[in-house]
Amino acid sequence: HGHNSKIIWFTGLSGSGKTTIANELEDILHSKGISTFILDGDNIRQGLNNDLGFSQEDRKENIRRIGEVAKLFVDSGIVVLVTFISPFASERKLVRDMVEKDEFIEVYVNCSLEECEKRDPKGLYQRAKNGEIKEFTGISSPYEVPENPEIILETSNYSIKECTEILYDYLKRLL
Ligand code: GGZ
Repeated sequence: HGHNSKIIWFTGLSGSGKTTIANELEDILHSKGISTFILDGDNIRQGLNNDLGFSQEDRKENIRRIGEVAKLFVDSGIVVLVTFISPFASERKLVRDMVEKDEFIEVYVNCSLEECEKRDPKGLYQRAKNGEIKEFTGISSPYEVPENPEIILETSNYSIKECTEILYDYLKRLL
């Protein structure tokens, strides 16, 4: 493996900032000449996983497949940024155990439910509270807080730019 191949595994509620931080981090890594690839809802849930919904069973299968894809990228020697809610500790552990110990970096993007509901950029929390979306994470489906993530980013208290810098500061000695 390339010495800097890693899975940067973001986990957190919808609207917590996973995708935004991953995109900002990607810009920084590219400016340092580090190759990356982002796995997100747009390129996975629309394609490979378009047979899966949001039941517990489907979310677990979603994360399992994403883990397998992330492993392929890591084995090709690049840094892969993965931005799914990944609400279940068991599946995060499953993916962690798929790769070498130092290849998996779990980033807990911590944002209070209240703040996510307030942001509600796509109006999904409102629709979930109205009962129009079933099994919505944080409202009617669980989110299991990571117990031992490599790093926690507090997006309610710090800007996206600050969180990205905190994350890059942590990563730079590992990449
Ligand atoms: C949670 C949902 C749901 C339900 C649709 N629960 O903020 P978004 O819109 O862009 O990101 C959310 C995304 C979550 O998909 P993941 O693949 O990351 O989830 S998991 O890891 O649990 O499999 C949200 C949208 O899809 N979305 N319905 N019921 N989020």
